Amino acid sequence: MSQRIAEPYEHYIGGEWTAGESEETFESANPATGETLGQFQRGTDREVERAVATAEEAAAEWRALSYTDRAEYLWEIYHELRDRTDELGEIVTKECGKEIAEGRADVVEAYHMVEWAAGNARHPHGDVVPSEIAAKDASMRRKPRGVVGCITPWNFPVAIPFWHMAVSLVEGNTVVWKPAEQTPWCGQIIAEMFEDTGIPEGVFNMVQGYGDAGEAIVDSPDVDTVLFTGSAEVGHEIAGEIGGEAGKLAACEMGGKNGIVISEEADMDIAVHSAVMSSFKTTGQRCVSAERLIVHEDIYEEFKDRFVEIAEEVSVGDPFEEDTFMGPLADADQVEKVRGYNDLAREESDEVLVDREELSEEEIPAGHEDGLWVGPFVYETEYDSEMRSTQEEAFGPHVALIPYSGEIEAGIAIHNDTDYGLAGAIVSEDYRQINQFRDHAEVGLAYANLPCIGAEIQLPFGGVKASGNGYPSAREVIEAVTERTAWTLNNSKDIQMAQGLSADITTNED
Ligand code: UN1
Repeated sequence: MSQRIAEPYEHYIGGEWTAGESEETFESANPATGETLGQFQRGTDREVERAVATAEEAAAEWRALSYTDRAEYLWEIYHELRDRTDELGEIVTKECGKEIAEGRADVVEAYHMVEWAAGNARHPHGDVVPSEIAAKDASMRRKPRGVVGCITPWNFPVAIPFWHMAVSLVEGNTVVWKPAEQTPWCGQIIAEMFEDTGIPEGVFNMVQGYGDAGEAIVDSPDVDTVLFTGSAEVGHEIAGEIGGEAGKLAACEMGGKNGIVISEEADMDIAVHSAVMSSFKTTGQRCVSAERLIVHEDIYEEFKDRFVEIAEEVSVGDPFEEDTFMGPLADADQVEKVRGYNDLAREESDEVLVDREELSEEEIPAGHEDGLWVGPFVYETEYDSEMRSTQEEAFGPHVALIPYSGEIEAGIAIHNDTDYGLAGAIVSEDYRQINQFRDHAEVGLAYANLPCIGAEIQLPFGGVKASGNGYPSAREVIEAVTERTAWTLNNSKDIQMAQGLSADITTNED
């Protein structure tokens, strides 16, 4: 752990480390071993209030800098993230249990986002728009919204904070960030990185803590935009609350019950490969993971045999071993939730095909007996829209095989029959089927002949229906953290109006 500051690790507010007023602390634990990684101060609404006040104070000075000057601080972070990718990747793996290549990829995704945001400081930020009136210059300009509150999840503990914060800061906002309570160590390191850049006091603030600290960010009248990535339950609450407050805005990225449609024209190698990646990578704990595989009846048996064979054998174990495919679940709540959905599927489905919920003793690596191990769970079922297990997100390695018959439209109809709409994929060699999916799948992220995970940051990341509230993150978060001004300048001494509107002023004398 960081040598710089003694435990319990503190909040970073107004350019200083502070214990805050609460005596309470919480700990971070390694989900693969149960080992304690560190003690952290638990923030309350008082720390959030201070952080928001200091962010407000810092706002004028920060927005007065040029885009490129603000971006300089982010370039520092970019280099630090690159130089320390291996070290930080290990911390990600220790704290949230992702296997080591995924731990590193989290950091790589973070510096890609920082690179995009800092590079974007030199790109055009508006449009020159022709006016109906030749003498008028019209353009669109962007302004920072002010204080941005960021609430981030544990499954991408380095990447997602930078989806939120990199663009927000370069655009001229100040931030108050609450990392997930499961991954405060990643939060600590990121805060230290910001401190090292010498960013002006109060521009970046971090408060460690639980949902009540997040709630204080949402409730604060001085937070202009709330960025949230996490569960649908919390996201909808935030969107609902903020939707009713004039002048405030929430951009919420939530979960999914993502599906892959595998048609009778699928290349079977691609189908099996994409499905295994989508369902089990990150132990099913991506919001884009697939929990429904919708397979045409003509190829169903072949697909099932091949998918089940791999699901039985896919390696679950020490996330630090390079040949591990799946690490543990992230925390005890996750274990309870996934087991609960496995139980539900046992009751509701036609047949359980793979049940590795309890790993055998010899599968559990030595020294990892206290790890949160839950292996793949695969079940098959005729489609029934009333089933909860095929409608609700388990957020784990829990997946349904659902046969469909007839045309591709029938597969797509099952695919769309969910409240959610985050990510989805089609596997087919027939371009007409692919285009049908492209045009009719109700998702924000769509793939063909690929897994439905692994989006790149230069694309908008976001869902439709219950998966998002219309402001995608990654690149497109710019819409949520800036205000646009439609700016029109008259180059003439005469005032002329568009739409044929008269500019004449008539009086009683006329
Ligand atoms: C998430 O699923 O919680 O698209 C984020 C991906 C990653 C981000 C996932 N770039 O899989």
